[in-house]
Amino acid sequence: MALASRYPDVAIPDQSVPEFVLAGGASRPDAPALVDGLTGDSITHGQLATYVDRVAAALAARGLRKGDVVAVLCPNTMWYPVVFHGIARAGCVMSPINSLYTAHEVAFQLKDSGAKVLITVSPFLDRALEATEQTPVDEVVVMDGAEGHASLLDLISSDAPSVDVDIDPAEDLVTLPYSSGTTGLPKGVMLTHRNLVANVSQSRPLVELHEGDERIIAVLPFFHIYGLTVLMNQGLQWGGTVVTLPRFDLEQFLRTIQDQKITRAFVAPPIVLALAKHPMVDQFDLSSLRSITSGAAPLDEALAQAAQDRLRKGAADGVVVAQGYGMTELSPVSHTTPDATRLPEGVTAVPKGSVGLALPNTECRLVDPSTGEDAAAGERGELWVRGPQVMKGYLNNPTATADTLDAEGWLHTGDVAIVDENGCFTVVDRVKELIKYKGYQVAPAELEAVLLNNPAIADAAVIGVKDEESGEELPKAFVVRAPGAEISEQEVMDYAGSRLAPHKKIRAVEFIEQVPKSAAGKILRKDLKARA
Ligand code: 4UU
Repeated sequence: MALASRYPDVAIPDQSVPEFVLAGGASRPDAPALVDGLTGDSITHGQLATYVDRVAAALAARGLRKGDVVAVLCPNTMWYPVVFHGIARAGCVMSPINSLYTAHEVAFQLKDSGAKVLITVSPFLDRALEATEQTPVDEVVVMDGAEGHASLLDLISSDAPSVDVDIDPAEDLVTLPYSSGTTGLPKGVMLTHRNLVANVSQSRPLVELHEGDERIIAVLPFFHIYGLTVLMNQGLQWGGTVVTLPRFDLEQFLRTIQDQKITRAFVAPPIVLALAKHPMVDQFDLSSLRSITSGAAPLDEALAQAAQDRLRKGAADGVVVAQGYGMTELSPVSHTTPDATRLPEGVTAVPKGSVGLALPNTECRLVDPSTGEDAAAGERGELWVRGPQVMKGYLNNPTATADTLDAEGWLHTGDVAIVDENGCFTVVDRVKELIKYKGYQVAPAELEAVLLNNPAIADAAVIGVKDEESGEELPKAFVVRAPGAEISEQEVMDYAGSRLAPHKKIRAVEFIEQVPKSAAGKILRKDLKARA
């Protein structure tokens, strides 16, 4: 039986993402839309709209057409939204690439997505060029400029005619982030304009918005869907100010909250850990914060409470530290904790261990994976989600799509949850292969494929093992040495480490005789988990 949201449905505007999001600041053209947290430079809402129009015109003048993929490899800067919305307004699809990816990982995404243009920054140019060598990319744009490449300034100062591409929000893709989903290698997640417009619209009733007075700190990366939708697009659609930081540095983060009087922080668990425990936190005035929402990985209940108590400094009210839940395939939010004044009737509080309530227009089921039946009231089950934020499917991969998204529109998340009588969900386990390290995806199949390329390795399987001290899941490899090979634990880690981004590092190795597999050849990860 489907569990309905506790909130009434909201209308979802039939608009493209740039139309919808940029309208949020239209009545405040001179207010800052974006601020560079390091330099204090800013872009107003009015300038943003103009720059987006110019970038779209320049892309169209280069021959890019509706549906063409433009990849972006760039840390958070205040120019990232200009590029994203420019691409979207041109009717093209922005595929965001993780800034820490190796050239090999970048090349995989460029090839798989069929990207025609890559937009990057000069510090990443060598890596970008190495990656584009064997890909269909026609042009590399370097935002801050580089000899022989167009810059963002070139695009913005183009006098090409404005474009008015006819976008069908329900059908046309706006972004193509990569996710391994419940199994296998990273896949392009097809998200439409409507998916993203819906997700921002659905979140709105849960927020007590201070019109014209919301400042959002954007330290989580825009290349992840959490950063793209919740930090960037939601913040801009509110008509707020999005303050960007290129990477997480605790002191910069705290100073920016203080100096920019940040009202909302959307973070991942390691940042909550720092807020609860690090001595430096006491040196800053963080009293402007209204809410800190953590997502992307489980947040310990006591840790959330400790961070909140510390930031409130003993006062009865003040900032709320709480959780949301999301998944790339859900654009990404399905559940979050509302502001106190936006709780459904009869609900007085959301427990700190809970990921909150289902958004409007979102139905859930908790299903016993062994029977396919709904779990009994109060019992755990795999979380299934249906709503307008559910992806269109995986790019060029109908099999993976059918395995995740059923014929009735339910997205099978691979997460196990329980729900209480108020409709508050708590994620209690994960039944998919995916490992999360500091909130980033680590796909075991990808690590296994890299290891199998080493002639000294006959077979390999990777699982996540929980580190009690940090609470993190650490990727651990079980390795079968090739006959006569003497590869060491360290050599296994170094081999994978040189080919993959740092968050995908193998942090433990165990040599075994044989990888346990089912008759069909599937790795029996449960057996390995039991052994670890
Ligand atoms: C336990 O991580 C994300 C999206 C996170 C997000 C976005 C907006 C959280 C809150 C929010 O408001 O996407 P992916 O695709 O990288 O990873 C998805 C997986 C989930 O399937 C689940 O296993 O990340 C895990 N996850 C969580 N697990 C995400 N949030 C939580 C959570 N508790 N709060």
